[in-house]
Formats: sequence, C-alpha cells, structure tokens
Amino acid sequence: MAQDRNPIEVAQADITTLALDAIVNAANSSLLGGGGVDGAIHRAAGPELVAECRTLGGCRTGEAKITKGYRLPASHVIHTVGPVWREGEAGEDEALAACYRNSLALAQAHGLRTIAFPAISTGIYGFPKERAARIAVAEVSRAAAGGAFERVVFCCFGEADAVLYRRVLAEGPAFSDGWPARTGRGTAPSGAR
Ligand code: AR6
Repeated sequence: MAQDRNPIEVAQADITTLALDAIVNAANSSLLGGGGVDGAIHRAAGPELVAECRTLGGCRTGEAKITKGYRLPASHVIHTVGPVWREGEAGEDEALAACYRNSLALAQAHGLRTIAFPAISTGIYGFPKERAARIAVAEVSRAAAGGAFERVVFCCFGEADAVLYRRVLAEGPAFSDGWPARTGRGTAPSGAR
C-alpha cells in the first residue's frame, strides 16, 4: 500500500498516556512487572494486566508477547524483553533489534496500526542510548516502509532522549545490508551492498 506520509514520529511523553492500538513495554522475562516503564504500565493498567501476564509463561530476551491494555488508553500492550548491556559482547545489538522486529510483527499480525515504543533497554538495563536509538530507528524504518503502520511513535521520557531520536531519525537509518542505498534514502554504511 502506498504511504502518504511518514508514519514515524518522536514524542516526549509518559507512554501510559498514549491512546494508540498498542504501547510496547520494556519488561523482564517474568512478565510480572518491575520498575521503570514496566512499573508505570502495570500501575496504570491495573491488576488485570499482571493476571493476564501470569498466563503467558514469561518471555525470552528479544521476543514479544501481547496482552490487552485494561485501564490504559492504549488497547493493547506488547511486552518485550530487552538485553541487559554487557559491554556489547553478548549479542546485545541483535537482541535489541529482535525486540523491535518481533514487537512490530506481533502488532501487524493483530492488525494494529498505531504503536509507541519506549527506549527499550536504555534505563535499568544500561544499553548506551545512541547505539540503541540507531538500532530502533533502523528496525522501525524497515518495518514501516511496507506501509503496515499509520503511526509509530518513539516515546521519549526525557527531553534529551527526544533530541537524540530526532537527530538519529534526521540522519536516516543505516543498515548493515545497505537497505537505504536501494531506496535512495538515508545513508548506507560505506562498503555496504
Ligand atoms: N514512559 C516512557 N518512557 C519511560 C517511562 C514512561 N512512563 N518510564 C521510564 N521510561 P527502563 P529497561 C524510559 O528502565 O532498561 C524494569 O524493572 C526510561 O527513561 O524502564 O529495558 C523491567 O521489569 C528509559 O529511557 O527499561 C526490567 O527488569 C526507557 O524507558 C528492566 O526494568 C527504558 O528504561 C528493563 O530495563
């Protein structure tokens, strides 16, 4: 389907206030709640959320699972588990990319067209923020290029994160497979293709 407008945007907000088809939760593998954005989402959704999460059997790093949104303005929550940062030597980049890919695929499989992401892994899990933003922008740009989404929001909690995401988006996604070079958008890494 042709895309009339760029569906990707940056918002500075508390993700629990967004009325979209889905918000993404940066969860842990138990899916039973925690601190950070996970705690905020569970508090705002109410106890029905953890009750549904208990039926899901947890979630492995990089994977994603979906629940209803209960008392949230968002109709669904997509729970994904980001990698804990270990100096970049334990496959963290690929695991983080998988969080975005699997969350978007799950949304698409459920016919959800508006979705917001927090900056997964960049809080308690310690993933460097700019490196994470580049991975997020690359994966979201790739998925959104197919026209499956009306809105994909990078929901930043602080102003510095919003500034970072706007800059990374303006620079364009860079893929190791040279994808932007094929479409003439963004900057392919030198030597790609
Ligand atoms: N809305 C949007 N973004 C938020 C909000 C909010 N209400 N609250 C925090 N952030 P974190 P992680 C941002 O620590 O690093 C939990 O205990 C925050 O500023 O929530 O993936 C889980 O149960 C940061 O940019 O998630 C796991 O154990 C981003 O959300 C662990 O933390 C992610 O920070 C996951 O750690």
